[in-house]
Amino acid sequence: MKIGIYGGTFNPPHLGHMAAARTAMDALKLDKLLLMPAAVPPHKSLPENTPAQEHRLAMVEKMADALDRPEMVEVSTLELEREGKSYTSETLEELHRRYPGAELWLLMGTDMFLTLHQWHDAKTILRLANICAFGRTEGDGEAVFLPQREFLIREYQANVVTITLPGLVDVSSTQLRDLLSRGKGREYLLPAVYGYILMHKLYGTEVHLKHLELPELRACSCSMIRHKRVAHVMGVEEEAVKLAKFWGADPELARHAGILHDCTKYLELDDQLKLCRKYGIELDSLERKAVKLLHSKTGACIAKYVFGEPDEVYEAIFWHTTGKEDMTLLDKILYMADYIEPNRDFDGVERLRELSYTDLDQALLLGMNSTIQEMEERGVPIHTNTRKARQWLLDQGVKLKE
Ligand code: DGI
Ligand code: FE
Ligand code: FE
Repeated sequence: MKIGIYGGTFNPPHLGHMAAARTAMDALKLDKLLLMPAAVPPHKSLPENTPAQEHRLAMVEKMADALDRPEMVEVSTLELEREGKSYTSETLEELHRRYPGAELWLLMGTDMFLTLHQWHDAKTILRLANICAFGRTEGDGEAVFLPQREFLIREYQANVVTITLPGLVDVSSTQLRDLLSRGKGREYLLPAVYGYILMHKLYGTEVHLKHLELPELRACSCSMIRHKRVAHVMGVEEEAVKLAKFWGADPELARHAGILHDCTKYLELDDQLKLCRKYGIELDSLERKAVKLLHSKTGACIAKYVFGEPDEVYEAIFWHTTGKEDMTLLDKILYMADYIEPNRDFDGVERLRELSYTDLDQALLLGMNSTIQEMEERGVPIHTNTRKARQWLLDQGVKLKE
């Protein structure tokens, strides 16, 4: 088994780290990649506005999630948990104990590579691991790598691979922290990491969450959900805007509702219940145990109380999972956008798409019928609001034409 170890302070993790991790996984054909945030690195003390360890860990977890290879990429807290200074040689010894017989590959950038022989117990490091160094720019290619590679091979019999990553994002964490403190730097970050930084006001960022521009609002939403849901959320935004323009609702309200509608989707039941208590949301007995019914309510609260969204957006998000009696046009639009956004791909989605742009109420009725039927088949209890919403449409004479 080939294991890559990518350590660093990740302060913060950025697109350069992402590209390096991806390239190394493919070039070395790794079976596993461990992203390992360092506690206090032996060779430098952390700069002043470094966020707490838990924040760096959370950001690295977002990076791992965005690498989108869950069976392969893991975040290792080995060095964060160890007392005192973290030496790479000790980390490698521990990894050999945990993964006997594994082939270890230590991944690092140019700066690290060029000083490798000065690290604590370099001899052990180079005995226990192979080295993969990547250049940050075209500039630090062979001319920079060659002498060091030859030196390490000669002195330590090291096994060294060097890769220059063409067209790589050329930014250092130091530059990035400086950019962030001046309200810039978004283009160097994963949206989920950028959103996390904004929401926790790290690195001197000071945005008002209640008055965000769209890229910042999207980033915050991304930071709260798993990477695999991002495409869905973007799709709902797009579809909701389209439907709003078509049916004469406010496209910007629809957009905001789309961006935030699933922002609490990944909270556990306990955290959902806590938010409901905090914002005074009353729950019935089914809601208290069906976690899937809670994200619409808690998502609405976050939209309103954290991001300052108006009541129309709050309501649309609040009812997007079950629907209700007396839905507004915006409520209907978000409900259907969630159902038919471009990434949805299930039997019957085409019919729903067509109806959504010819007769919105019929689309709604068909959507609710399908939801009810599917839940009956799966033996899931149907919420009264789902039933009431459907009955309300029927009472208004909405009928599905054959
Ligand atoms: O959040 P999404 O997956 O994009 O979509 P959604 O907000 O419509 O949530 C769908 C989930 O909600 C699905 O797993 C079924 C569940 N759900 C929807 N209506 C009901 C329901 N669960 C119960 N128990 N009762 C309902 O009436
Ligand atoms: Fe949802
Ligand atoms: Fe959704």
